[in-house]
Amino acid sequence: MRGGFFLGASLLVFVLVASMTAPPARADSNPPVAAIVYPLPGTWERASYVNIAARFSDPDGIDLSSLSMKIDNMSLVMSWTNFEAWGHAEGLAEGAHTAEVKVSDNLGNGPTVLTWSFLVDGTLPVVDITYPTGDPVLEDGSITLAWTGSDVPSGIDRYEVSLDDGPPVDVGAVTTCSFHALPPGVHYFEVTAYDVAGNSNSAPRRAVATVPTPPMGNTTNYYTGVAADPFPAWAIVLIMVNAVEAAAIAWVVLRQRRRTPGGEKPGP
Ligand SMILES: [Ca+2]
Ligand SMILES: [Ca+2]
Repeated sequence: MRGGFFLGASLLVFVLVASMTAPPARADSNPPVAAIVYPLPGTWERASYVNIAARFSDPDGIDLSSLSMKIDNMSLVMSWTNFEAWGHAEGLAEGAHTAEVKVSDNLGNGPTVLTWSFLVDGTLPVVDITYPTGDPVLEDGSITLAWTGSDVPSGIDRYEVSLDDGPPVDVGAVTTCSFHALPPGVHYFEVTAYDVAGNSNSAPRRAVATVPTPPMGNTTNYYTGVAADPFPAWAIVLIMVNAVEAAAIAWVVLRQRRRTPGGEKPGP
């Protein structure tokens, strides 16, 4: 019995000592798994600032001392949050750039290296309104706004058009926009261009045109109010804005008529 006891105790001590001196078990021998977060390969960025980011994971843990991020072989200041590494750069020249991110796990597996290219556009797009110019009179309340635009190196992505105090409306890459049934008064049209990188012209281009006030006694049907084509969604928004303006103008006309001799004077 005593011999069996000592044998068992010796075996237990051996197991404990062995477990204390053995190297840590590896979860695997694989390097970290990596994925590009930002910017995606081949996409355009604005030159003013560029963030690059990659996501890493590994069951052995990430060795942050091995982490490096570079743009065009220049090291970036990095941060590490929620398994994502972020680096920030400013003032990159226009054109193509190469990003590189690499890291190993805590057991020395790796490094895993991600290398990809992105592009930078630091030039603002240019837009000019070609019609209207000056302040033309729109007898029937209709006008086709027209403009030209250009951009390098990424190119024009879209234009936004606004009427008077209405919200800007994305009209796509077209260079004309028709308005119908504009109410009497002065109207302002603005066009803003956006390039593929997200830059816009520094100040919206503005044009002006005037719809004359209808003769007295013909206040309800002076302008056509008819569009040649079915309204796109953005045009409906503009027309709703115009409807509000028309109601305000109708109120002003009514107020003026009430000032005529024999009419009731408006209140203060
Ligand atoms: Ca690993
Ligand atoms: Ca540009």
